Amino acid sequence: MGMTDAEIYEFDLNGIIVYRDLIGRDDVSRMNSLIDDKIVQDGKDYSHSFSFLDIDACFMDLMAHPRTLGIIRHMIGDWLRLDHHYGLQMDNTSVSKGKTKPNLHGGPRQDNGEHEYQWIDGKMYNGLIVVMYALEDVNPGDGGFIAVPGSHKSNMGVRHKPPVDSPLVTNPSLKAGDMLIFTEALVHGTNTWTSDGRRRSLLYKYSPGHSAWSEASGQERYLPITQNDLQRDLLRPPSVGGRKPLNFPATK
Ligand SMILES: O=C(O)CCC(=O)C(=O)O
Repeated sequence: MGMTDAEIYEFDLNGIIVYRDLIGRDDVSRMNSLIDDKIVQDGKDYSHSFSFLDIDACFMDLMAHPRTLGIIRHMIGDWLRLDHHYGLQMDNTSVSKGKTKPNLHGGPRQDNGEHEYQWIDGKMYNGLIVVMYALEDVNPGDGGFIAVPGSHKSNMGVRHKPPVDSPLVTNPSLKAGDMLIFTEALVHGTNTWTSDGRRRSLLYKYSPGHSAWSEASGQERYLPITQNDLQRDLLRPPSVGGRKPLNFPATK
């Protein structure tokens, strides 16, 4: 299953869409435990951003989640690739708060034109697409991810951004296991985390096969831990000539 017309309509309208319950409860718990263990093992400060793809094979599997790939195939085409990834962790301690300046960034044609959102002949074209999985709930007003729905089509997106506290800015509520997808052509960013609970999100960022936002060969370091051709193909650097489409897995 890819995207229904209703989902395409919603994504086209808003530049952002939420899919509920993409990761089951047991898997969410396991992923949280794996990350918690890694934090203890590394003895490092994981507040704000952290890398997680090589913590366990389940994170590589999530990169190639059949349902997700079926959806983002509509957005960025059959040659899509993982451009980069990171996790975000926030709590309401002053250290964590100090690391996040409330901000809005992105928008149509930002980052040297890479943040593309366009339709031609009934087909959608996107630059960098962000797939964000929530590993903890985000309740109304908690902060964390914010966005200006519809701003990916704004004709003033380069010249003007609303303030973070504008009524045009939304802070989507999520349950652990939900997936939020947005185009980087959408004006989006982060607000101060206010909840007593923590925020933990996994961000996988995919590009069309011809383009890169981050360093083109940046994903090669993960090749040794891949388990199948699909995962290896997703980690390919960008190219056009001779590039084969992904062999998309079937979905129920
Ligand atoms: O999730 C967030 O807090 C912000 C994510 C973001 O800014 C990005 O993906 O570019």
